[in-house]
Amino acid sequence: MILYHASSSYYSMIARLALHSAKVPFTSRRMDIHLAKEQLSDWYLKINPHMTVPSLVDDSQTLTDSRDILNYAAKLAGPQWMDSDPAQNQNIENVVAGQYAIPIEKLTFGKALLSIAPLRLIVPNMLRGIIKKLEAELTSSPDPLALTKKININRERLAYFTEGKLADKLEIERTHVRNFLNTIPATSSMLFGEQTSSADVVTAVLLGRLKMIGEYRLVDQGSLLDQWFARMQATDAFKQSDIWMRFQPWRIVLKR
Ligand SMILES: N[C@@H](CCC(=O)N[C@@H](CS)C(=O)NCC(=O)O)C(=O)O
Repeated sequence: MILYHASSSYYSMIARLALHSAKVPFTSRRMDIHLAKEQLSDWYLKINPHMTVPSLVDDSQTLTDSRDILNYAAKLAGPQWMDSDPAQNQNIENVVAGQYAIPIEKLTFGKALLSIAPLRLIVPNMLRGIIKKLEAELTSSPDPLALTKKININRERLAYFTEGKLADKLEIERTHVRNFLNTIPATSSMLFGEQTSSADVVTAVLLGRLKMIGEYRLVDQGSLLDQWFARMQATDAFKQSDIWMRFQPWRIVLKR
């Protein structure tokens, strides 16, 4: 089983933590999504038409979304995960759905652009460059429809970061995250009992991201959720999964 993923990528972190938590062995194929932009290459387009990481490939299937990889890990974990408990399954699914409804990219880049002024020029220019490159490749692409979708996604990104007041938009996302965090019970060892679950995986990655972008104050210090996150960080699976809790730009440059 090969996991195509990027170190810094939020959804890759979900895939890594899911597979490690379920003790599923995999071969790692790290992708350079920032400088070489391997996700936009023709060879990767054949694996994942969304041109995103992560993707999980084995002999029988190709999974092109972190949520599918998470579900697959839960299936392979079977009774080892709380997802297999019919009394908890729907509650877990609600937390997973709630996490996926958070526009994490807007939160991350919105915060970065507000905090680091040069990024307000660099990021939009980078997005314009990507749009131009994809538009130029449109006629020769093996999958023009997939490429058109990708162009539109990048146009939406550009609009989000350049139109309107970013500070107001970020505040909306903070409220969104706060409301989500309020739905999470943390009364047992893991979120929904004594064993891990899909909800633990996605929430741990989200809290790691809040730490990285300096928004961990959205979690009340000393709260049950804060205590649960400390326990999560001590697990082998978390340590193996390279969950970024601080930004490490040199790893992007060095492709690590
Ligand atoms: N719904 C997808 C989203 C994946 C996604 O947006 N991945 C980002 C990295 S976290 C990516 O590949 N971005 C590169 C790009 O869009 O060109 C999933 O859950 O796997």
